[in-house]
Amino acid sequence: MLPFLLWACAPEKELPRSSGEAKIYVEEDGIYRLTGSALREVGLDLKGVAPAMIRLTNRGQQVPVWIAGQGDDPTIEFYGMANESRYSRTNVYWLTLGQAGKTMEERSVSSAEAASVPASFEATLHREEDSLYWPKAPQGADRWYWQSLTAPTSASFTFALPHLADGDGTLRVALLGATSDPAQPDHHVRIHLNHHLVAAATWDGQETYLVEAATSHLLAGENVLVIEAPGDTGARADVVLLDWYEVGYRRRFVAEDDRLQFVGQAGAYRVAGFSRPDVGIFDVTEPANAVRLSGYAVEPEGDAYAVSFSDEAAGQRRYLAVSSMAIEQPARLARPPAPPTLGVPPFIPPTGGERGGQPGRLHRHHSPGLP
Ligand SMILES: [Ca+2]
Ligand SMILES: [Ca+2]
Repeated sequence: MLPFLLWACAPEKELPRSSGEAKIYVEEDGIYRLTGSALREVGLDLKGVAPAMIRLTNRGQQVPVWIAGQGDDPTIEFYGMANESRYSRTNVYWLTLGQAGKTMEERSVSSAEAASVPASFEATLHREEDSLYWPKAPQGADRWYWQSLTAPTSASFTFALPHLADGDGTLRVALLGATSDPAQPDHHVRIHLNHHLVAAATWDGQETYLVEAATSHLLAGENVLVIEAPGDTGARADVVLLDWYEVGYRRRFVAEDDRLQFVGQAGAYRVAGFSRPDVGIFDVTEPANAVRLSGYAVEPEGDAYAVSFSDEAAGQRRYLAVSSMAIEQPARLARPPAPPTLGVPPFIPPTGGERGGQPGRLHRHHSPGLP
């Protein structure tokens, strides 16, 4: 019973400390802000910690942090990324107070002349759901598919293209033939977008097929994609699986929900549509090494705000602009379990006699001490 007695004697709640660790659970890509009060909840006190002594790591690599907020209530900001695994989006970051960390770099830009900024950029909408597992998928192909189409049939999908600049774009539909028959070819699909036939494809056997077609029928509101399998190939069975579809389109530089991410050559840009003027702009070309931009202009535009900047860095960049409305909060913060106390002999379960019940009860006695 020694471990239980030790736990019972521990103070109910420790005061937050200016050294120690917390686990930060991230499930979306974006700029994260950790407030002093959220950290106090997990036993850490940011007050009095030198900014250089705040370390954030992810999978063993240091992640740069930006210390913001005033004197008594500092906050930590960083660019966090979701896990890319199919099974969990949760990515765990470790925050350590009292160990040398990496400060986010800041790069100075200037405000941009309105005449020099582009009107739109190349954006991609990718839609994919992993609903059915197909172990017979050929080597290198995805084994998870969205929907099965057994001809004759059709399936309909709707999507929106926020801030579409014009109706021109590219539609891509990734399919897999699931059946094989002596008929040649086995599969026939027709792709319709907003009631226009944009592509038709035939292929044979249990092979993947990527339909790619230019279209001028994209709509600013709701778009309807119909995948039709007419069942006219003569095959005894024509089953096709949908993997994903993608729409490449021109998008105006307008934030959606106070956030816009875009890729383009380093240069001059203007992004409108923020509900608040406190917009931060980040270069997230290297996601593990986000850089904060400074020196750009923020101006009111109607009842919203626009930012403009001219960046003299080189090459293709990925920019992320967010107002405080679009700053992410971690899915969860947790304090890692305390390491075993030094000097206490390890607990040795009693041998013989009552096996089973005793260790379980001891385990439950430990758990109240953990979050
Ligand atoms: Ca898939
Ligand atoms: Ca065939």
